[in-house]
Amino acid sequence: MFQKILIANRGEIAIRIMRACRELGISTVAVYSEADRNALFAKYADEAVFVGPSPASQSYLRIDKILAAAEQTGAEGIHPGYGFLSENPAFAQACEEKGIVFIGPTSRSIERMGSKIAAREIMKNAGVPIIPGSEGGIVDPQEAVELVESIGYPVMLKPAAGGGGIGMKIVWNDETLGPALSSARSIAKSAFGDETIYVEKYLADPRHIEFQILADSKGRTIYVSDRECSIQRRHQKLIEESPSPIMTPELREEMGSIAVRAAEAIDYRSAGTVEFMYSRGDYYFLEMNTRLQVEHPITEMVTSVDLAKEQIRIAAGEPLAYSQDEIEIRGWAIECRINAEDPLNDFAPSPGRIKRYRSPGGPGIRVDSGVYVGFVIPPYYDSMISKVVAMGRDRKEAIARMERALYEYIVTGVKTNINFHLAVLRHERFRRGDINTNFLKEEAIMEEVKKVAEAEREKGLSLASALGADTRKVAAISAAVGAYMAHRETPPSEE
Ligand code: MV4
Repeated sequence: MFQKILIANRGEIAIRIMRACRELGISTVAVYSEADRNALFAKYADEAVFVGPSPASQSYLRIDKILAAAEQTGAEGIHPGYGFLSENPAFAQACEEKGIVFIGPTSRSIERMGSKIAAREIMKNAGVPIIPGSEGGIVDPQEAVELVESIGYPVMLKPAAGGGGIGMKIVWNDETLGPALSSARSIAKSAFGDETIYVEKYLADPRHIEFQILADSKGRTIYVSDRECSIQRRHQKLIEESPSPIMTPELREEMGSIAVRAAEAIDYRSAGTVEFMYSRGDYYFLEMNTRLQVEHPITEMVTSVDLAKEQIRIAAGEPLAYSQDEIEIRGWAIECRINAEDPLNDFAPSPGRIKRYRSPGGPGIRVDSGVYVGFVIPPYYDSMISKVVAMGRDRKEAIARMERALYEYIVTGVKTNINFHLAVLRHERFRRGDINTNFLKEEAIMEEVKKVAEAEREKGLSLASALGADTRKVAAISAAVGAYMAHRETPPSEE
């Protein structure tokens, strides 16, 4: 097992990984940028190394500086978290060459999932269902028209080097196919430096369902739990749950086994996620994420598997601690990503100093966060404040606990998307589990968010506003909760 590892990330995920290390008896090295000088994760670590100016391109994305920090501190492994360098094959390879363990898959596995066309080919050959479409890139409009004769409209044009929805185009007929293809090619060229476009049948009202997998270096792979991630806005997930409302034990075994086959097809090792699109009873491989994901806690809650710890143990060469038969799903977990953003102003980021803060607790609640009273949420990175996870014996109880947790949450100084979450949780279609990736567009949720915000203004429904009736009392509560941060450089100002 490692004695010391470096965490090449920031915020809540850096703390999540360091918590696993603390339980495993591994000492930790944080790297931090200018904007994160006072961040909680840099204080939580046993050692912290400054790596540069606030923009990620000059700090968290600098392979040379991260490796230098690892060498300087004698870290034997690097955990990349999610985002930043986590799916960069050049970084994984640089670690391999320096004899530092990259806590993730091999650079080769990351690379093989990088091109979507190559990934489709690999999965097709492995017997994993893929969305009907072209075998390779499509250049000629005539070639595209002929392909669509076999699969039918509507179709989707996708950049081979893409992911995350950038540069995708829906096409409904022959007349618009040619112009859409040439426009998609030029967008892909400027966004990814690669103009290759492929074509797929466009799926109606798909659900995004993914499977967590774990694979050790002895060639054993298991699936852990399925997650429903259909509540997204502009390809950013906002609410996830495990299991998926449509899952049955039979379907789970079927899709889970296919997820394992997908991982085995690229000799995968580490924690990973196989994404599927599910539409009208059929499901298809979409892509594989070769990292620990933001939403991994909901799988941890329903299976009791500590994914961060398992990932570190696997990287240290240890065998999986679980067989497939030992994985059991119990209860239901939902995660809401709490962001510093203004849902009433097109979700504009709302960075700034947190003046008051009290996170929810009580039965079935887990909060993963990297903030504290007085911390300034920097404008340079994503705006996530925390992840609230609610666990219940069934979906109904998990939803009720989440609503109660959001009622308890106190965050002032920045705007948050808490009212957005309440609007979704109270929506009758969400409560039925009748969701897909178009849910937020179809349901005019923003009207509901306005109503939640108005009710809050008029009636003061949250704990924050109830306590706000007596400013001194709320200040005392905030201070008591924040007392462990008494050494902070900048005390929060009073309202
Ligand atoms: C699709 C699709 C419908 N049909 N492909 C969006 C992100 C990218 N990784 C794949 N995406 C989609 N691909 C076909 N053939 C609809 C989406 C899509 C989507 C997928 C997963 C989760 C949320 C989504 C939101 C909008 C569109």
